[in-house]
Amino acid sequence: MSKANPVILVTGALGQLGTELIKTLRAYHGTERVIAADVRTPQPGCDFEGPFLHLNVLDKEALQDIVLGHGVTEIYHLAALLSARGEAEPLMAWNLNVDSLLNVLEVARQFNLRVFWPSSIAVFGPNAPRYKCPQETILTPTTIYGISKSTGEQLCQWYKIKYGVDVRSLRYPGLISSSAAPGGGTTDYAVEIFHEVLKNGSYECFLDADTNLPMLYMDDAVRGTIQLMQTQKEQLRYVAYNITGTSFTPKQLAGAISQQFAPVNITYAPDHRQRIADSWPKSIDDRAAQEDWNWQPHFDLDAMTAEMLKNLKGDRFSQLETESYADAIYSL
Ligand code: AKB
Repeated sequence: MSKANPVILVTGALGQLGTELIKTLRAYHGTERVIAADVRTPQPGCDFEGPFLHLNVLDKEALQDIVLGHGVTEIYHLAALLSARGEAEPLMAWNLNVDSLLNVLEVARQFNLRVFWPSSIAVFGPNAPRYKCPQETILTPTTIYGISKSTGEQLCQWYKIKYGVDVRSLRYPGLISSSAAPGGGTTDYAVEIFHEVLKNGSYECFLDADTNLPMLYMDDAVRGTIQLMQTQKEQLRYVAYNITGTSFTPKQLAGAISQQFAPVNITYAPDHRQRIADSWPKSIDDRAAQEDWNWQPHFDLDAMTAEMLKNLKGDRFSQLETESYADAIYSL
């Protein structure tokens, strides 16, 4: 299959990013050319239609069989365990985040596949600049998730240099979306708050009021991902690019929701996730992405809040009410 007519495999397809990315990839390339795969089974009411395969990405032979059997030319490898869940289950986080990436990179080397793999702002630790954290800086993550992501970046870099694998990555900040819930992350509060406020008018936040973190609205994240993958390889100076939308605190988000919807009764009960949030930069410098592939976010805090409220007040909200955040842990 030529690169112009790719056959794309998306692992962790039922996660927060996969659910949205698949819709856009199918709109670009055609439904049949984009194979969704996940270790979980789609829930009734899950609204994407098209090829779906059960896959545990830790099973390299199963991955190889799918690649060969379906003529896969690109893998978007999204299966992962996020930061907070990773601290609770560090060995599983390492296993899933690093070993599965190794499987994907090996298969990519063998069969000359292109790869997209999500990194995270979690690669940065307390020694990196807090504000406008640069593309190139010291990476001293203090979570197993961050360590797995910075190791993953180095593995991608190694496969690129040693074997010429075309592998690309974005260091996503917190992703905000209305379709599928995130799970097991430290930035999840920024999605949970919408659901809780629409349901009860109140929210108990697990981070302090003034915890500033970089965030990105899902439409921007999907557009950025596809833009990166469409860029000529010669234009790309880095394997993993900083990317961001806007930074805000729980207090500022509650303020935006109050302004656009109804007064939010927010209380703060910081838990173990506060330490993780405090280890990450408050804002990100994504000029390298702007310069190399024209990255620009479209959604600021107000625009994102308006979209979230519009989407969640509609039909989708009733479906999501039944979903548990804890069930959505296995993919970014
Ligand atoms: C998390 O909170 O763990 C993720 C991330 C920033 O990578 N959303």
